[in-house]
Amino acid sequence: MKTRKMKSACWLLLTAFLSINIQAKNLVTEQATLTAPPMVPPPINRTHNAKVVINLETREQVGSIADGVDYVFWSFGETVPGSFIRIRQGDEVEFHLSNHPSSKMPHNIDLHAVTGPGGGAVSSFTAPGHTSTFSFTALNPGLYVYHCATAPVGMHIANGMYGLILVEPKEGLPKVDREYYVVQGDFYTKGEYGEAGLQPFDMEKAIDEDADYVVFNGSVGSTTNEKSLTANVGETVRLYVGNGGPNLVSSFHVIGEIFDTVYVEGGDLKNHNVQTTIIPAGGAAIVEFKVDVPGTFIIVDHSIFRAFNKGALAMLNVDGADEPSIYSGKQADNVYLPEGSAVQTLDEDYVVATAKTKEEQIRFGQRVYEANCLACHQAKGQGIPSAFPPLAKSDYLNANPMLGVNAIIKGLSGPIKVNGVNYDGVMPAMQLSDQDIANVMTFVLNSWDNKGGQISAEEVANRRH
Ligand code: HEC
Ligand SMILES: [Cu+2]
Repeated sequence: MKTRKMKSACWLLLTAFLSINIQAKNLVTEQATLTAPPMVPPPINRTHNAKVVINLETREQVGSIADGVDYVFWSFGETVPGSFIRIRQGDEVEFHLSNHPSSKMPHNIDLHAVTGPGGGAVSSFTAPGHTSTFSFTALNPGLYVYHCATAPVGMHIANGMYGLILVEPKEGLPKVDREYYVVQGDFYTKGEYGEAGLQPFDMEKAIDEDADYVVFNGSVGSTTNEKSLTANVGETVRLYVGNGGPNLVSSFHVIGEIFDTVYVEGGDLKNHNVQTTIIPAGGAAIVEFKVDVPGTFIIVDHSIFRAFNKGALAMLNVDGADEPSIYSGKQADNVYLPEGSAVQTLDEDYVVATAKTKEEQIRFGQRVYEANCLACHQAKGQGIPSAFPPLAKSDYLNANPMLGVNAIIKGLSGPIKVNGVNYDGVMPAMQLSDQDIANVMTFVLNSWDNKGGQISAEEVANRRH
């Protein structure tokens, strides 16, 4: 106490810069709560400014970017994205950046929430086994990206060195039921998507912006299945969404939801009733929506090949009672024969409800396959490594074709093994008629070196119960 008094007596002789420090002496000091994705620290309930101490560590560690694929991530706080930081407008932040002794590279931090040269980058340049300290006052509210800015900057960001810092406005944000933290990033590896083993960073692909992986929260499947975000019907969900890049712009979309509110680019401007919001590399957005019906809501970058072929897919599971007045589910599937369509012989057999022969079943089944299965299991039934199992020569399917019928009727999830490879994905239940299921399964069984056979609509009907 005494030494502190003496210190400030000295400082008084100095310039205006130090008057900030003296002022800070009157502030309550608190330690920031940091969270790993997808969690967010609790809202700030203070109505006064504080001095907030943040301790963040940089590390270089091996992690999984996809099933069977490892990558040396460089991280803030051992996660990609780095720890979520939450402060309040007007707070004075005392930032301690430590670089773990096992690091091979120096690192630093550029927080877009900082008003000052390099956003803190120069002051925070830290060699392995060192800690740097700098302070800043959060002048502007908003949701901001932070990232490493050590040369080569692109490489540090490409390896996962980014995260979000929320500066709450003085009056706080409206209360919501759930808050989550989701950040997109693109990754560049020597091997192609899904190629197993430890994959080194590929500088050339990064320069060409030819991403192998585009993912949420650092890996394919980081936020799917049992790791999905969750909410209950009637709740309001707020997502703090960032885009670390390094290269790609995100067309952020939640399938089956409409954003009631978007804080455009993470700032004050609120837009309403938005389907897809654009999140630039090095930018962020806050999206809010009330969930009205139960189900799995798929979160994607709507540059859609990234979602289904490069990993940019997360899930929000909403629990609760059906709300048929808002969403009914399929109510009928009737034959559609518009006037004059009978002359179109080419399409005629498509609307015939019942195939009479096995050959017809196969032909109709192929159309069902193309419309309903191909997106995941692929054109030749080959599947997609570590995402969708093959139907071609599938030992799982050939051992018992009725398991395929079950999968279509009821959906399939949890670990399974197909041709010696483990899968742990989610196949959604499909709303198809008994005849369509019989046809598509007959098609699959008679394609791509499968064992042949025939499934009837009656067999499918018996499985429904
Ligand atoms: C949204 C993606 C998706 C769609 C669409 C889809 N599946 Fe699947 N399917 C999967 C996933 C994922 C699994 C593995 C589930 C698991 O790991 O438990 C699977 C598993 C299977 C299996 C058992 C495993 C195997 O390889 O033999 C069969 C058979 C199957 N699907 C058939 C179909 C058929 C037929 C259709 C179309 C009517 C279809 N699927 C549509 C994703 C999908
Ligand atoms: Cu770095």
